[in-house]
Amino acid sequence: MPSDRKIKNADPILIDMGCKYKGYCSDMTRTIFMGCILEEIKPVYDLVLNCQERVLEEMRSNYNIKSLSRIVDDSFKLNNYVLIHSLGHGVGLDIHEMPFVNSKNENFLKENMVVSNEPGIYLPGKYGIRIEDTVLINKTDCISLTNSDKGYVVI
Ligand SMILES: [Mn+2]
Repeated sequence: MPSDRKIKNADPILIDMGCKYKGYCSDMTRTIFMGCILEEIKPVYDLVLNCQERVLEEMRSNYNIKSLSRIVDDSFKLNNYVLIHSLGHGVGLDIHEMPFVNSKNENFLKENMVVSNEPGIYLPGKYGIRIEDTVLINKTDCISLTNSDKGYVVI
């Protein structure tokens, strides 16, 4: 949650932003670091990024939405984390619209849908790591419309 807390050295900073073009929304999140990255945070960041990229590899038309979410669910559970926030949502005239990408959605992705891919790990009272791209679904693959770097960014 946004707050007035002053940013300190080694803080992860989660930036969730987007813009509108001719009425259509975009959505992206990057988590960057102030000064340095604590060693304990690196595996968490790496896990989120790895899941995000695996989902990107799978996203295509006729892919079962709940199976997509399960990829992340299973991977997080193996590492003793939980996917609290849903994996993604449709992006269009509204910033959050159908299809909602979560483990309960029985529907399938369809060509030309635009959805977010945003796995995140949130540790209450500590920090959150989320990486989010806006993705266009094609027949056999997908195109990430967000081209910003996803490696470690330290400012
Ligand atoms: Mn989003």
